[in-house]
Amino acid sequence: MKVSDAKIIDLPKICDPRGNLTVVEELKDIPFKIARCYWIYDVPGGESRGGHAHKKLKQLLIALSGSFTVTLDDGTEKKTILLNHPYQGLILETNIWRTLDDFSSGAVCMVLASDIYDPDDYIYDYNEFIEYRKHLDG
Ligand code: T46
Repeated sequence: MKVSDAKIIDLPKICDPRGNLTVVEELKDIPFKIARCYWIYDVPGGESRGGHAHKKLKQLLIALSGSFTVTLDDGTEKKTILLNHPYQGLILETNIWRTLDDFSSGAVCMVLASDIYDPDDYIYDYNEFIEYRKHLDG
């Protein structure tokens, strides 16, 4: 996957005078089965999350509340995407270095993941990531 392929997807938004509702169904709204959900919140101003890549894991990131940026890096190109709507999501494909920054006050980042937590799926060293990408990209 290349950074240029990354894009925000619009999720179903059911508008209602009682309040709106957004839904995600596996293999329909997103291209993978959901094995895990976690969320990041109470991020102090100026803090970053991420700073790694995944070999096999795919994820959908949603700003349930507030906003934050996601910087994607495929070893060749970088792109920063703002997430700030609870009816939109960003699909994070495999082998992309990602960093989450600029969390607004009260921001909540919900993540739907294609697999259970596996520390062995992470690449934490940027140089190792670059070598891994070179190997993958041939
Ligand atoms: C990602 C970004 C967006 C668990 O025990 N289970 C889990 O499912 C997760 C995600 C984390 N943890 C533990 C592992 C660490 O001791 O929670 C602690 C913090 O995790 P981490 O430093 O990986 O958090 P982030 O915000 O840097 O990264 C997370 C995800 O790990 C990662 O897959 O893409 O959010």
